[in-house]
Amino acid sequence: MQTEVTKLLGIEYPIIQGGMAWVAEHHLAAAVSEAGGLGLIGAANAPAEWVREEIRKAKELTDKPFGVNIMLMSPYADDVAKVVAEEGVKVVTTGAGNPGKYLADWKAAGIRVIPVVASVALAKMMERAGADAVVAEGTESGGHIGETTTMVLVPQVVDAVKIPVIAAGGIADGRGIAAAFMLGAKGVQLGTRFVASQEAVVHQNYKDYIVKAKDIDTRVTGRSTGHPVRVLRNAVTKEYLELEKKGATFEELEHLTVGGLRRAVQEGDTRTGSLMSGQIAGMIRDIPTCKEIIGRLVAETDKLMKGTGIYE
Ligand code: TUI
Repeated sequence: MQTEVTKLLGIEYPIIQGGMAWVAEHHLAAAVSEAGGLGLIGAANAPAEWVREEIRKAKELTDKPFGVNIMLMSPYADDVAKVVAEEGVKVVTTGAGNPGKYLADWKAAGIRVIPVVASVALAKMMERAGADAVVAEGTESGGHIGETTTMVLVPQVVDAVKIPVIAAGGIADGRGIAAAFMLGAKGVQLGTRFVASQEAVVHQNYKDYIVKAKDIDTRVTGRSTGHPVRVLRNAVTKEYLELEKKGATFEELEHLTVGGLRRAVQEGDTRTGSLMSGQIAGMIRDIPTCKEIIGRLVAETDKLMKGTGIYE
């Protein structure tokens, strides 16, 4: 399954794990990298020293390449940007903003830089700024999202840039990966599929909630505040969306979501927690190891791609 992405990153399969806040810590990142994909540590809103420790712990668990995802709205983004260079991280992905001001320093440190984008405009800007690839992330994804679907976004980004495009949003099996290849992607990024894995240090209630979810069970909160976030529906999304419909202010809404992701991941609070998840949760029915997940994805994809000549 060699593509431009496997060559760029020095990995076996062009499958990247999403840099999910609270979920993407060193155990998960190392497990995905050990299985031949690219694991990521999600820096999210964590202080830079936490990220440094996570990088060091991941290195104890794997000799294979792994990366760090930097959430650009984090108050610690500037500090984390320095730590990844100091610690010799091989790959950096970014989300929820424009990483332009960091790119030159990261490139000088020999880091492969892969911004996550939700539009053609940002993809083009990132290519001009020297990015090695982009992740084109559709609105099917969990967490903070853009407006455009994966089906529509990926081929337009592929047409707009020469660097490799990695598709994300709505992918959890070989059919999704083969479809992404058909749209011109050279790799895929999966988030929700890896939350429901053995190695994810996530409360069992959250994993079970993903397994139980059906096709129509995600909701997007925060459209009115300009920070749309896709989560699995529960008591708090119901209240949030009702308040939003009534024209509630940011302040009136904020208290419902503050700390919600931590409550979901660490306490397993499925009633008031923020269970970030992609729409593809409806298709996820079990909680395998990362090795099993990647093994299945590769076998399913290979079967569909045989004879297409898209990869060997
Ligand atoms: O970043 C993500 N997904 C995330 S970040 C996150 S942490 C969070 N929690 C609560 C509220 C807000 C964030 C949870 N999930 N995905 C990558 C992504 N980036 N999706 C969309 C974008 C994006 C959107 C607008 C990137 C750039 C952008 O505008 C760039 C500009 O021009 O400033």
